[in-house]
Amino acid sequence: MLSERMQKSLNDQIKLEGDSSQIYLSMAVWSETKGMEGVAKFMYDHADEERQHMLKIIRFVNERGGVAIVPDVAKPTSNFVSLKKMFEILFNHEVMVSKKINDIVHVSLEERDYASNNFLQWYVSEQIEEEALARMVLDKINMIGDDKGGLYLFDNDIKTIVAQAGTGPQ
Ligand code: OFO
Repeated sequence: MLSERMQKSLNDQIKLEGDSSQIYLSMAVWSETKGMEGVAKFMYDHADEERQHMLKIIRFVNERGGVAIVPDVAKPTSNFVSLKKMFEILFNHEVMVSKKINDIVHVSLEERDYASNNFLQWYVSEQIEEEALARMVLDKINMIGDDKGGLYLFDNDIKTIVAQAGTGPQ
């Protein structure tokens, strides 16, 4: 059985995963309308992943005798200025999400809720992957700079980057 505090923390995380999905969906639209199909695919896939992260917590809360709250759909920003800025936003967002996950892990320990703690370990590992992936993509974008040819190849390669990283809910 979930404590009130644990339930609230998990519901907050449900909202954050839902917001993440919306942000990446908006990034997908921005990329697609700028002709970057590879980046758009990366973002569409990422948006789907975040929705899966949200659903996983929803199911867990309900299974543990709590009630999951389906969050409002927030309208994210739609102007990302540049590819580099967009991936910086993505990276910073993932760092913030990792921090939130750590906070909930901390709550689970204080509540002596070892089932939730065990469940949350998947998110701890996932965040390591997501941060590493975002950092790697940002490094590549910094290397490319203003080189149009490099950007073309990057847009093509990012599909394989995602496949190799093997991210996604198990
Ligand atoms: Fe849900 O992993 Fe990114 O935010």
